[in-house]
Amino acid sequence: MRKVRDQPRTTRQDLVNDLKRAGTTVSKKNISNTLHHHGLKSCSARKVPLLKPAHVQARLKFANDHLDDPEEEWENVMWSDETKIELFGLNSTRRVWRKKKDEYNPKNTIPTVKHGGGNIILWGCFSAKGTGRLHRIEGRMDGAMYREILANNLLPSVRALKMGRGWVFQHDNDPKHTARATKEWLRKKHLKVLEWPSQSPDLNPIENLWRELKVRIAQRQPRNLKDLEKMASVNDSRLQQQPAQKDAADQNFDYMFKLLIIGNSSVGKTSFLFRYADDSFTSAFVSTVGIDFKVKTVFRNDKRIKLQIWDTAGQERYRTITTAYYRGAMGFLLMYDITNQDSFNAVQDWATQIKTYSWDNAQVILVGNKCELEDDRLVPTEDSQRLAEELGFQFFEASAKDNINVKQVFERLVDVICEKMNESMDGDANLMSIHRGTSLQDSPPENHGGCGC
Ligand SMILES: Nc1nc2c(ncn2[C@@H]2O[C@H](COP(=O)(O)OP(=O)(O)OP(=O)(O)O)[C@@H](O)[C@H]2O)c(=O)[nH]1
Ligand SMILES: [Mg+2]
Repeated sequence: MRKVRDQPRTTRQDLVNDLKRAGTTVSKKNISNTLHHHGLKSCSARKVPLLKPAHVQARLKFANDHLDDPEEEWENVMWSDETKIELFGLNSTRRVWRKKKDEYNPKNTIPTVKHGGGNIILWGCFSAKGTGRLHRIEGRMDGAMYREILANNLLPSVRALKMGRGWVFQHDNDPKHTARATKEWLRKKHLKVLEWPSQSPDLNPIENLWRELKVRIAQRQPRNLKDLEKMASVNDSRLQQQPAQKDAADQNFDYMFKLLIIGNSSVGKTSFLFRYADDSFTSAFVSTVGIDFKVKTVFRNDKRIKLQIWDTAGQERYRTITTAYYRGAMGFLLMYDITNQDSFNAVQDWATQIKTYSWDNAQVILVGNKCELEDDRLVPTEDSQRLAEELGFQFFEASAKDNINVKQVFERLVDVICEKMNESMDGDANLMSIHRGTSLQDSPPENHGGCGC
């Protein structure tokens, strides 16, 4: 224990060898268990910027100056930065779920090429209102090129995001950013610039967005730089479709319903939600990682109902995460793809998941998505109707692509939940207060255990 405390970088093998020399034979597993027992876990060393005392002072001053800034002030900031995305480099997702025998399946390998196979450099910006433009920097960027990027991308982004008059520009202290000519340019344009401590990428929230973009790209395994650039812009547009959810903060509603969309990967859950919440559709497939939600407020039966709609990842590997979100859900859209028999065969299993992890009275609608692809149909409508009846679910065929039955599915789900609530209202006077005024958070709401709606 002493050795590990003094030298945290000691490996388990070092400890095995030390103890062997001292005449004790222990396995690495034993060492791990003992260290765990004392609260020590093997973790990757956190990367931190290398700071000189002057940097530390500047960061402390920045933190003190902004300690009491209200949230609205941060919403006025347009954050920006440049980033490098490697084709097969360090940015890639390096862990894969595979069987032992599949180690050399190209899906599970990382091609090793000298210098990471090339990279692209991007400039981007975003604010609390959404993402701005993404620009690929070709060649070496100098001050003049930087000013051109700002003129062509920053200002249009500010206009598109309707930043208002009080917006503030953030960029770091890269010499191109702080060059006299650039400062002059910013002054002439009357841009207010957030003063920024050097060596502080960890303070810039755009880093989180870059990471999200890089993870999504790595999951799609670009084969060359052209692919990489295309994926960056596709992902960027998907990110743009997720602007800060102003609806989420709206507390003016009568009821709030938590809904979940579940079903196999690629059946179109995310597309369905985007069609409903933003009336948008993209044919690119960006498989959902974990879980995400959108908020939409609807008027039904003279009531303002806020829908918190959770879009789950269909991939098996996320199952433990996603089922944790079933608790407290009042309605489910169980989706399959009418051109994919497997996704239909899985409906029964999904129904069992609902039964296992959610309230008994959660309402479910079975949705056969991609119904515009009649020529590719593999699941006959009658089969789905029969299964829905057996399971006691309502059934719709729909298309996120052609916007068929999307709104209707959500409205039907809301209506059946309302009907169920009305039925059980006499029996459970608490029901209304449970769902009235529940606040929305980024994390899943607490389990409303005991509610018998
Ligand atoms: N033709 C057609 N394609 C669709 C429709 N809905 C979705 N897609 C496409 O199907 C693919 C998968 O869509 P997603 O919405 O990402 O699938 P998902 O169910 O969210 O998948 P996971 O996130 O992996 O669980 C994408 O390429 C979509 O463009 C539809 O109604 N018709
Ligand atoms: Mg998805």
